[in-house]
Amino acid sequence: MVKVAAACVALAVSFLGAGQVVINEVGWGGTAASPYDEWIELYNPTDQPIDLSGWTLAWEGVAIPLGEEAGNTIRVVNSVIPAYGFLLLERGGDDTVVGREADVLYRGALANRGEVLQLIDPEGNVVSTANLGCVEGWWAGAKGASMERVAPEAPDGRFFWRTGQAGELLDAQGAPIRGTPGAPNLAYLVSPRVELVLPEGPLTGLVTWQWQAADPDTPESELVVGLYVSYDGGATLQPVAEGLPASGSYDWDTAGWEPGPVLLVVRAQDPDGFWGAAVQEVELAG
Ligand SMILES: [Ca+2]
Ligand SMILES: [Ca+2]
Repeated sequence: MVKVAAACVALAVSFLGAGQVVINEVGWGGTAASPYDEWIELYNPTDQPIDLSGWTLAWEGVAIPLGEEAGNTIRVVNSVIPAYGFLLLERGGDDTVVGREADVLYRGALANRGEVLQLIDPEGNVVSTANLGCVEGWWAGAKGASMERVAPEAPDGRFFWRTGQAGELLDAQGAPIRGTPGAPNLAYLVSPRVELVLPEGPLTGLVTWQWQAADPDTPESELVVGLYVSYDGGATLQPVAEGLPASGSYDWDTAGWEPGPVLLVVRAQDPDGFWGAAVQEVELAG
């Protein structure tokens, strides 16, 4: 268990180093056409194109070089991910997603029992993960439906992925794919955005959280906010306060909370069940 906690802390640090390419969506459940028609989406949240030559996407028993046809990579059509753009990997062939050409074709299965995906840069740094810490299965998704990260900057954990819904792109048999391969995640387009302001430095005594949430398609008055602490990189959240308005402040008494590195999470939910979160890693002083 200690080992798992350490991995989660490392994850939180890499997430806060944002401005990196992220694993943004995982079509582990295939499509309605075929459970073998899996796909994976990467997103570049920076304002510069990034050449992924030398980068690898990997999970147990599978290594997909993103810039060369080796290992589990069948074909590289495009290894540069545009600024604020996507890279789409399709398994086996390019007809997994109709109407959007794959950037990389690969072989290798994502088991329904769960995998941990890692995106590794040329220096060997793990810059993004998907499904890390999930003990059984996947954080979200289903047979025929993807797992969408709620925002590129969201950490990897139970509360930061949503199951994809039928969109505009079609599968190999012409049915709408449940997910958004190569396009912005639905979960992101309709979910609240949240900002969190905290005092500087190690936190102790009474700590004031200040937050503000806004939503692309929901009035602020309908948003409900909760404040949480996570000791495991976002895999589980412990409530501080719930049922709060879209913006406000809260004085949190840290006495009784175990010291150490934690994530402080403000989560805002709309009436449709979509939610977004702001996350900060802080040190809780004793
Ligand atoms: Ca997407
Ligand atoms: Ca909304």
